[in-house]
Amino acid sequence: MLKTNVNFFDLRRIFIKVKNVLLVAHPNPDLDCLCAMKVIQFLLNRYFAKKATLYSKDPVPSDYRHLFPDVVSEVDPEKFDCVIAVELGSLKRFTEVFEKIDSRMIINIDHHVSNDLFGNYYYVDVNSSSVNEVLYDIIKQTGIPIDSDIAYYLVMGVISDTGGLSYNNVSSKTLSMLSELRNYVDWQDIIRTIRSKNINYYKMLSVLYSNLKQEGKLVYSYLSFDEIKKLEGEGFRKEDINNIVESIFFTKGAEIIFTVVEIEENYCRVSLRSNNVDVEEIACKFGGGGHKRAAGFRMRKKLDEVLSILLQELRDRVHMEK
Ligand SMILES: [Mn+2]
Repeated sequence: MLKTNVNFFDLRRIFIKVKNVLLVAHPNPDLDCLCAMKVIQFLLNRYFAKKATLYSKDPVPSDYRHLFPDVVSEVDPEKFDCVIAVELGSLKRFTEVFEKIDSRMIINIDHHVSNDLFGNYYYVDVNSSSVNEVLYDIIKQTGIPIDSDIAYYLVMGVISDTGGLSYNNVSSKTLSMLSELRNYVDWQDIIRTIRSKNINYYKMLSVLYSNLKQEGKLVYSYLSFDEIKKLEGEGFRKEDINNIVESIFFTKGAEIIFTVVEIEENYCRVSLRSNNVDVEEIACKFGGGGHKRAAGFRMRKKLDEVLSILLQELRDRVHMEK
C-alpha cells in the first residue's frame, strides 16, 4: 500500500525549486538507508544540479564506511532549505537525530508500516522490500534514466534489506526491479561488499551465539554492556552491531526471533523477527515500529529486565498462535 500526498510531478517540481538539500539517516543507519541517501544524492546532483549533504548522527558501520565517504555527523541546519528524512518512521524519531526543526520543507521517504506520515510531503510504500525499491519506483515514474552508480546502490540496498532475497518482503516487483538492474552492476562485487565483515565482527557473533537460547518457538540472544565493552577493548566497533538478529533468524523451530543489545548502561536495543506473528504490533507497544515480520524498539532498562519483560510478552503470543 502506497501512502503519499505527493505525485511524481510534484517531486520533480520540488527538486527543481530547492537549493540545498540535507538527507537525514535513521539512528544506527543500515545499508538500505545509506544506499538510498546515496541514490537521492546522485539524482539531485546529476539530474537537478543540486547539492545534497548526507547526514547521520550515528557512525556508519565500519565495513561499509568506504561506500559512503561523504556522510557527515554534524551540519549547520541553517544552510538547508529542504530536508529529506530516509526511513525515519516518525517525527519523534526524526527529532532524535535532527533537533533543529522549523518551517523548512521536510520530505519523508520510507517503507515501514509504522511511519506516521510526518513532513510536508511523504512517500511511504509499505509493500516495498526496501526504501531503495521505493526510490526505484519514483525514478522509473519520473522518467530519469538509471546509470550504473545509481543501480549499484539501489541493488545493494534491496539485497541487504531482503537478507540476500531470503525474506518474505521479496515480491515479484522486487525481482523484476533486480532483473532490470542486474545488467548495470557487478553482482558478485555487491554480494561480497555486503557480506564481508572484519574479524572483530565475527568475534562479536561468537559471543552472540554463545548466549543463544531457545524456548519452544522463541529463539533469542543478547549482548550485555560488559560483553560489548570487552569486545571494544579488542578492537570491535559498536556501530557494527547492525541487524545481528539476522544471524540467528534461521534457527530450526523458531517462530519469533529476537536480540537484545545493551548498547549503553541500562539502555537496550531490541530487534524482533518472525515467520508469522505480528512483531510490529509488539514493537509499537514499547514505542518502536517496523514491519509485520521485522521490527524493533529501545528500552531504558537493564538487560535482565528487558529480557524478562519481553519473554513474558512473547510467551503469550507464541502460545496464542497455536
Ligand atoms: Mn529499509
